[in-house]
Amino acid sequence: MERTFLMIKPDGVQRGLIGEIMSRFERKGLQLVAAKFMTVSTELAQKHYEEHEGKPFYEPLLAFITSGPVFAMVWQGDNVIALTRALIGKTNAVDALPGTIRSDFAVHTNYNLIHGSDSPENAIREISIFFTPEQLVEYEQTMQRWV
Ligand code: RTP
Ligand code: MG
Repeated sequence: MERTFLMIKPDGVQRGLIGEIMSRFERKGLQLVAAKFMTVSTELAQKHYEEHEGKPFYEPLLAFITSGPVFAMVWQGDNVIALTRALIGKTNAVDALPGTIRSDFAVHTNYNLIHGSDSPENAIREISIFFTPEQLVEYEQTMQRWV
Protein backbone atom coordinates (compact mmCIF):
# COMPACT_ATOMS: atom_id res chain seq x y z
CA MET A 1 0.00 0.00 0.00
CA GLU A 2 1.44 3.31 -1.17
CA ARG A 3 0.73 6.91 -0.13
CA THR A 4 0.98 10.17 -2.05
CA PHE A 5 0.78 13.89 -1.38
CA LEU A 6 -1.66 15.82 -3.56
CA MET A 7 -2.29 19.56 -3.37
CA ILE A 8 -4.94 21.56 -5.20
CA LYS A 9 -3.07 24.75 -6.04
CA PRO A 10 -4.42 28.32 -5.56
CA ASP A 11 -5.91 28.36 -9.10
CA GLY A 12 -7.92 25.20 -8.42
CA VAL A 13 -9.22 26.61 -5.14
CA GLN A 14 -10.14 29.99 -6.68
CA ARG A 15 -11.89 28.31 -9.61
CA GLY A 16 -14.04 26.21 -7.29
CA LEU A 17 -12.61 22.89 -8.47
CA ILE A 18 -11.85 21.24 -5.09
CA GLY A 19 -14.98 19.08 -5.19
CA GLU A 20 -14.58 18.15 -8.86
CA ILE A 21 -10.96 17.09 -8.36
CA MET A 22 -11.55 15.25 -5.04
CA SER A 23 -14.44 13.38 -6.62
CA ARG A 24 -12.18 11.94 -9.34
CA PHE A 25 -9.90 10.35 -6.73
CA GLU A 26 -12.87 9.14 -4.69
CA ARG A 27 -14.57 7.54 -7.70
CA LYS A 28 -11.29 5.89 -8.69
CA GLY A 29 -11.44 4.01 -5.40
CA LEU A 30 -8.47 5.63 -3.67
CA GLN A 31 -8.48 6.15 0.08
CA LEU A 32 -8.33 9.61 1.67
CA VAL A 33 -5.90 9.70 4.59
CA ALA A 34 -5.65 13.43 5.43
CA ALA A 35 -6.80 16.82 4.12
CA LYS A 36 -6.09 20.41 5.10
CA PHE A 37 -7.23 23.78 3.72
CA MET A 38 -4.33 26.12 4.33
CA THR A 39 -2.05 28.88 3.12
CA VAL A 40 1.52 27.86 2.21
CA SER A 41 4.28 30.00 3.73
CA THR A 42 7.34 30.91 1.67
CA GLU A 43 9.45 28.67 3.93
CA LEU A 44 7.15 25.68 3.36
CA ALA A 45 7.02 26.39 -0.40
CA GLN A 46 10.84 26.43 -0.55
CA LYS A 47 11.01 23.04 1.20
CA HIS A 48 8.30 21.55 -1.00
CA TYR A 49 9.86 22.75 -4.28
CA GLU A 50 13.55 22.41 -3.29
CA GLU A 51 14.25 20.16 -6.30
CA HIS A 52 13.36 23.09 -8.61
CA GLU A 53 15.59 25.70 -6.92
CA GLY A 54 17.55 27.64 -9.56
CA LYS A 55 15.23 26.79 -12.45
CA PRO A 56 13.73 29.73 -14.39
CA PHE A 57 10.20 28.96 -13.16
CA TYR A 58 11.22 28.56 -9.48
CA GLU A 59 10.59 32.11 -8.20
CA PRO A 60 7.25 32.54 -10.04
CA LEU A 61 6.24 29.08 -8.77
CA LEU A 62 6.94 30.11 -5.16
CA ALA A 63 5.00 33.35 -5.65
CA PHE A 64 2.07 31.45 -7.13
CA ILE A 65 1.86 28.66 -4.57
CA THR A 66 1.94 31.16 -1.67
CA SER A 67 -0.58 33.53 -3.32
CA GLY A 68 -3.74 32.01 -1.84
CA PRO A 69 -5.11 28.97 -0.05
CA VAL A 70 -4.40 25.42 -1.21
CA PHE A 71 -6.09 22.11 -0.40
CA ALA A 72 -3.43 19.65 0.77
CA MET A 73 -4.21 15.94 0.89
CA VAL A 74 -2.77 12.50 1.46
CA TRP A 75 -4.26 9.57 -0.44
CA GLN A 76 -3.37 5.89 -0.38
CA GLY A 77 -3.88 2.78 -2.46
CA ASP A 78 -1.98 0.31 -4.60
CA ASN A 79 0.16 2.26 -7.11
CA VAL A 80 -1.42 5.50 -5.89
CA ILE A 81 1.50 7.65 -7.12
CA ALA A 82 1.34 6.45 -10.72
CA LEU A 83 -2.47 6.34 -10.71
CA THR A 84 -2.89 9.90 -9.45
CA ARG A 85 -0.20 11.22 -11.84
CA ALA A 86 -2.16 9.55 -14.66
CA LEU A 87 -5.44 11.14 -13.52
CA ILE A 88 -3.70 14.54 -13.18
CA GLY A 89 -2.07 14.47 -16.64
CA LYS A 90 1.13 15.96 -18.04
CA THR A 91 2.58 19.18 -16.59
CA ASN A 92 1.75 21.19 -19.71
CA ALA A 93 -1.98 21.12 -20.41
CA VAL A 94 -1.22 20.94 -24.13
CA ASP A 95 0.37 17.50 -23.61
CA ALA A 96 -2.18 16.22 -21.08
CA LEU A 97 -4.47 13.47 -22.40
CA PRO A 98 -8.17 14.30 -22.69
CA GLY A 99 -10.00 13.17 -19.59
CA THR A 100 -7.17 14.14 -17.26
CA ILE A 101 -7.61 16.97 -14.76
CA ARG A 102 -5.08 19.23 -16.49
CA SER A 103 -6.50 18.57 -19.96
CA ASP A 104 -10.08 19.09 -18.84
CA PHE A 105 -9.53 22.27 -16.81
CA ALA A 106 -6.05 23.81 -17.26
CA VAL A 107 -4.62 26.00 -20.01
CA HIS A 108 -1.14 26.97 -18.78
CA THR A 109 1.79 25.04 -17.30
CA ASN A 110 2.05 27.70 -14.59
CA TYR A 111 -1.60 27.29 -13.57
CA ASN A 112 -2.03 23.54 -13.75
CA LEU A 113 -4.38 23.13 -10.77
CA ILE A 114 -2.83 20.33 -8.77
CA HIS A 115 0.44 18.92 -7.53
CA GLY A 116 1.10 15.19 -7.20
CA SER A 117 4.18 13.48 -5.75
CA ASP A 118 6.31 11.87 -8.46
CA SER A 119 8.12 9.13 -6.49
CA PRO A 120 7.80 7.19 -3.22
CA GLU A 121 10.74 9.16 -1.76
CA ASN A 122 9.17 12.52 -2.64
CA ALA A 123 5.78 11.36 -1.36
CA ILE A 124 7.23 10.52 2.05
CA ARG A 125 9.15 13.81 2.15
CA GLU A 126 6.19 15.95 1.05
CA ILE A 127 3.71 14.24 3.40
CA SER A 128 6.10 14.84 6.31
CA ILE A 129 6.49 18.57 5.60
CA PHE A 130 2.74 19.20 5.30
CA PHE A 131 1.31 16.79 7.90
CA THR A 132 2.22 15.46 11.33
CA PRO A 133 1.94 11.67 11.79
CA GLU A 134 -1.12 12.21 14.06
CA GLN A 135 -2.97 13.96 11.21
CA LEU A 136 -2.80 10.82 9.03
CA VAL A 137 -6.04 8.96 9.73
CA GLU A 138 -5.86 5.18 9.95
CA TYR A 139 -9.09 3.39 9.02
CA GLU A 140 -10.35 0.45 7.05
CA GLN A 141 -11.74 1.27 3.61
CA THR A 142 -14.52 -1.29 3.49
CA MET A 143 -14.94 -1.06 -0.30
CA GLN A 144 -11.25 -1.91 -0.74
CA ARG A 145 -12.00 -5.56 -1.55
CA TRP A 146 -13.73 -4.53 -4.80
CA VAL A 147 -11.20 -2.09 -6.23
P1 RTP B 1 3.74 19.11 -9.82
O1 RTP B 1 5.09 18.92 -9.20
O2 RTP B 1 3.12 20.45 -9.52
O3 RTP B 1 2.81 17.95 -9.56
O4 RTP B 1 3.89 19.14 -11.39
P2 RTP B 1 4.80 18.22 -12.29
O5 RTP B 1 5.45 17.14 -11.48
O6 RTP B 1 3.94 17.81 -13.43
O7 RTP B 1 5.88 19.26 -12.78
P3 RTP B 1 7.31 19.63 -12.18
O8 RTP B 1 8.30 19.40 -13.25
O9 RTP B 1 7.52 18.96 -10.87
O10 RTP B 1 7.16 21.19 -11.99
C1 RTP B 1 6.53 21.70 -10.84
C2 RTP B 1 5.61 22.84 -11.24
O11 RTP B 1 6.39 23.93 -11.71
C3 RTP B 1 5.72 24.57 -12.77
N1 RTP B 1 6.51 24.47 -13.98
N2 RTP B 1 6.61 25.44 -14.82
N3 RTP B 1 7.26 27.03 -17.05
C4 RTP B 1 7.77 25.81 -16.96
O12 RTP B 1 8.51 25.32 -17.77
C5 RTP B 1 7.41 25.03 -15.81
N4 RTP B 1 7.80 23.80 -15.56
C6 RTP B 1 7.24 23.46 -14.41
C7 RTP B 1 4.39 23.87 -12.97
O13 RTP B 1 3.40 24.53 -12.18
C8 RTP B 1 4.67 22.51 -12.39
O14 RTP B 1 3.48 21.89 -11.98
MG1 MG C 1 6.60 17.58 -9.72
